Amino acid sequence: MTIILHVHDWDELDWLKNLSGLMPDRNFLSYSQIENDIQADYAILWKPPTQLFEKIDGLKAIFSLGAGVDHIVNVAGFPKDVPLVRVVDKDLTNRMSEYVVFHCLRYLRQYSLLNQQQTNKIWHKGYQPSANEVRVGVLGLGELGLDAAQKLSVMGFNVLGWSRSEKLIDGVKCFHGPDGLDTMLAQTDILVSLLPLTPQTDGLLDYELFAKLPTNGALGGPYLINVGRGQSQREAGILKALDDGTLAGATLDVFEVEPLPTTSKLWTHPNVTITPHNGADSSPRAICQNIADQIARFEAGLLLENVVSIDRGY
Ligand code: NDP
Ligand code: OXD
Repeated sequence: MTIILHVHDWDELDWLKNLSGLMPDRNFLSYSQIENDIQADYAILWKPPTQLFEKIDGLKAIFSLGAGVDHIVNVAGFPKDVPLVRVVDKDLTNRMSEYVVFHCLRYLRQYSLLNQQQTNKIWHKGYQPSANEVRVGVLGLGELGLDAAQKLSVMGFNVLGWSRSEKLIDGVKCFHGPDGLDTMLAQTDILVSLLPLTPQTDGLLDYELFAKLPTNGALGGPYLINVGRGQSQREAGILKALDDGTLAGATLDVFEVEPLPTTSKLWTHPNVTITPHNGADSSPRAICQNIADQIARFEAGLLLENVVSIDRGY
């Protein structure tokens, strides 16, 4: 029973230790050790290299080490008939909502202005809007977007949300489809993206979209928080919008190219906050346990959980 592991950017050995501790009877092989074509039952992957699927035959299931699967479905030769399982984990969801709520609160409470005032020893109380004067529009109302939207609503924000299919969520004004997007944008002060990367979301967050956000809201201008995928944004469009006031600020966790090149103007822009794609780092222990449980279920004849719809692409 062979399981192929490939982990890019994280410590593969750490994942290997966790997985083999939970499934000691399996033969784990790191993709880097494979020279010739090989038969394997499962593959556990984070950002696999382009030739990976050419070398492996017989896969019964593929496990993504993340919630997003664009890093797998876009690899040449990805076998569309093999079930692809993604991460859905309460700890990851909580961490993502912390990120979103924290940065929305930072904008609400005018944190960077107060910081500047402190640096210049200025004691000044400006107008402080209440949370319900601030409209937060969440793009994507899936596992992560839904939780973040609900927690923002508990904090008192005026929350809106956008998805592909129609939804009814307590405390969240819901919009869907291409027409719903413009209606939501026209009433959004903080735009949060928790969209997966698909052909439809590729490059969506660009200047033309930011120009649809109102500039007369309670925060004095609209803000962008992107914690979904970097290829959903166009960084040239973000910089242009920041420079001409179409956007008042941006918090970005994900980028078109990661790590963000040191030459990017985003690094030094005064109205940009950058985090290194750690919006919601997953706990390896929890994810490995979930994979071990899923393999046990699958081999007992039960259905795999959190299987990606290949047609939708997420
Ligand atoms: P889900 O698949 O549960 O949710 C995706 C949401 O996006 C759904 O509400 C879906 O609509 C909506 N959506 C997808 N395509 C469109 C579209 N074309 N138009 C409108 N809405 C659309 O994903 P998760 O919530 O679990 O994760 C979201 C993304 O977050 C991941 O794909 C990943 O890229 C990113 N992520 C980032 C992390 C980080 O650390 N920065 C960590 C983890 C994830 P519908 O409900 O109608 O299907
Ligand atoms: C994920 C991520 O998809 O961390 O889980 O980006």
